[in-house]
Amino acid sequence: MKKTGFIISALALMPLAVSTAFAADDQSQHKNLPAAESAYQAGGSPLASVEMHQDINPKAPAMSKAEFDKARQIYFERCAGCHGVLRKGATGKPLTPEKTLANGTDYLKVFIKYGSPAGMPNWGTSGELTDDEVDLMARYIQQTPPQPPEYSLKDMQASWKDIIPVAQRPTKKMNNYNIANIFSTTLRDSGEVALVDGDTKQIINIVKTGYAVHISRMSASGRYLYVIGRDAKINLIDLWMAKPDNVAEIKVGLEARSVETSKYKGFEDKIAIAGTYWPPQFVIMEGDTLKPMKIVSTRGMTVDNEYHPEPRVASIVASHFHPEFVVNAKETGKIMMVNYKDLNNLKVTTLDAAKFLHDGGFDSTGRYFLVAANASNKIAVVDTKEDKMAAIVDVGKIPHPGRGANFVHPKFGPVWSTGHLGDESISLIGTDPVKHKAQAWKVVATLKGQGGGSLFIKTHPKSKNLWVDTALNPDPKISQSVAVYDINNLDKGYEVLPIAEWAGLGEGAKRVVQPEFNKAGDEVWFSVWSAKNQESAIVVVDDKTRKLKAVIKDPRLITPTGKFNVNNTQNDIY
Ligand code: DHE
Repeated sequence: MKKTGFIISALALMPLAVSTAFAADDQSQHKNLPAAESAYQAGGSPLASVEMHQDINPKAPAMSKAEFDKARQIYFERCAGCHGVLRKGATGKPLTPEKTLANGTDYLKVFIKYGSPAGMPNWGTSGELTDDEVDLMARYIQQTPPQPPEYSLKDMQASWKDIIPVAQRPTKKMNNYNIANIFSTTLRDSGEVALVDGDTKQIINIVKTGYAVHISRMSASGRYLYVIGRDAKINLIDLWMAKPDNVAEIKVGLEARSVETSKYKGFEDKIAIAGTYWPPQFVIMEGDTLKPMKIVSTRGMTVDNEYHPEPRVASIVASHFHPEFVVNAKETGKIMMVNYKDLNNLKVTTLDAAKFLHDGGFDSTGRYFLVAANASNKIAVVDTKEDKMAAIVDVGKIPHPGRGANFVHPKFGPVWSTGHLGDESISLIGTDPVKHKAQAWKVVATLKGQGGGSLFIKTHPKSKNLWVDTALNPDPKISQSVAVYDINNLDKGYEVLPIAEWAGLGEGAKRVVQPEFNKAGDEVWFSVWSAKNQESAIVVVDDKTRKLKAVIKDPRLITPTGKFNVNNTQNDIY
């Protein structure tokens, strides 16, 4: 049996959320990938439940239709995030039949069952997959990869629901809520968002959204809230209603993560955009109805000039300098500046950044967009005024900033910061090319954090604190607490706050995830995230004293993760 020339990615069958986040070409990055991180459970891809054609390859081991369907489901739940829908390699290595057939079932079974020192999880011996399932997967990855269906404008139109047409909506705010301080809270596993009143800490409404809902974004005026699920369903919520609720809904593809809305002067609330993982494309819609108008494919060449069949759309932000969206294509490493002024003569300026673009945010001026090319260990900096790359900066292992955190460093001036999934470092990048030219687009300082597995970092212009979570660290002590630094005395190191303990919950993973400030910048909110059948909570900390201020508990708060304060999301404050 020939074993050379085929390397299953270290992350081949890792659960989807972490597999994507940790994915890399460089096997050495995963040598010490801790088991707990590998075992972290994600929602899986919605493609797992999509019917696909089974193409019989006489050279591949036989599989019944039922076996094929079961294996396909496991593949899309565990593997597609890394190896791609078409198995042609995404952030992980290709698993195409010419490679897998050469290795054969027995070899593949050993790899899947026992894992490898390079970081491949031991799916069989860990009990995640039975021997029969290991055998099934070894045979499945030798079959011709099935292709999910495409998704056209017609499909989108058919799914579109203008639930409350614009003419029937309120003409002024019909409630007494302090809208700017509402937190749209992702209830990941119940397919809902909780709208939590930031002043009273009461739940205003629980709104039904898509499957494994991912992020919320605010319209430029602060009236409309956009929520996207992994199943590519978008919900438009009108915060002016007596009880804020859905006014429009659409499904823009089969799998997605990002949605954004126009913020350029004169286009406030007019245009929306959503990017999909499958099919690899983005769609431009009417901002206040979600009526789909234009689809653009992202299929094409990578920054290394190789064809990629499925470049997933990762983060999207709205430019403040032009009527443009900044659209990040993960696998190609290309950033598209999409001008929405004239959709019939669409102008797209494409910038070469670095492969594996994922999440990011603006600098404090709103001119530069800093985005993690996560498995490339880089931060790409886009000048949204000039529509040019400003720099590509080397940082730590697998940067994961969320939107990052901006503050003024006592020595180096304005910086933007990111934590990392793959190491304990926090990189501070200078962002002022005018008054601090020598520091601009360089890592000016590296802080030592609690450990790897950091997902989100946050501060606020009114705060003197920098808050860093470590939600995916394998040590529960670390994943259940946060580190907080004094911005004016960073050398002092960090203080650890036991957020999960403060929540006073019973059993559960209790991962402490995503610091988010209130509008005033004097409270910071954390999700304490346990499984669907366990109690979770939101913990509110007084930013100044770093003491517990409130714990929000409610049986309806199922798996809270991301929280999006209306004012801070609307105005890109982080
Ligand atoms: Fe996220 C942002 C993709 C897993 C919570 N996540 C993003 C963005 C992308 C993305 C592309 C940027 C959107 C934008 O700005 O337009 N996330 C993915 C994945 O592909 C991945 C790794 C695997 C998956 O199966 O989805 C993944 N993400 C997770 C989680 O498991 C998290 C921790 C919990 C959850 O709710 O699912 C999670 N992702 C978030 C949050 C943001 C996010 C809270 C927005 C952060 C912000 O401050 O803007």
